Amino acid sequence: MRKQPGARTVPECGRGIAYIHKKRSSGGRRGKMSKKLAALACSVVILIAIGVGWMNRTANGEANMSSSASNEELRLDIRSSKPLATVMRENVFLLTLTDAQGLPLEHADINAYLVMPSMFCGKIPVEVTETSSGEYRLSGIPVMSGKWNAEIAVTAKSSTLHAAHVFTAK
Ligand SMILES: [Cu+2]
Repeated sequence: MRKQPGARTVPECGRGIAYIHKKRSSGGRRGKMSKKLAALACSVVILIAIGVGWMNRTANGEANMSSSASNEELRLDIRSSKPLATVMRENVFLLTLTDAQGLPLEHADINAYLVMPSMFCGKIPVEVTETSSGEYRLSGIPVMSGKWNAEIAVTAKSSTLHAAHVFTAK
């Protein structure tokens, strides 16, 4: 099989899988099987990601720049700072948090990380800073190209809201 330049991301992903399986351990036969399957799935998804990446170069309209979530107490808007995130670089997402009446909520407890929904590549920690009243800045590094979720849990007014913001890295 011909190697694409983007294929250098494979070992990164493999290490992530090995780490996860070491932590879960005592998997026995099943552990070995799922490790192989995960590695296979990873390779397949990487190849697809490379292919889709090339197509997206000309037509990248499908990536959602923004998403939102709400419950009875909280309203959350999430925006990507650019249409395509850059692999192995810090990428920024901007959050606006208000209560149900639209008033900004300060000092919320926000936990976030980046995951690849179709792979076992681990959870990438995200740095959260409050930039102004009810405005928060998330920054994290996607380690390979493909589809990612920024998974975000916001707690304020004794209510917790979960959101997943989909983005593409290349
Ligand atoms: Cu991956």
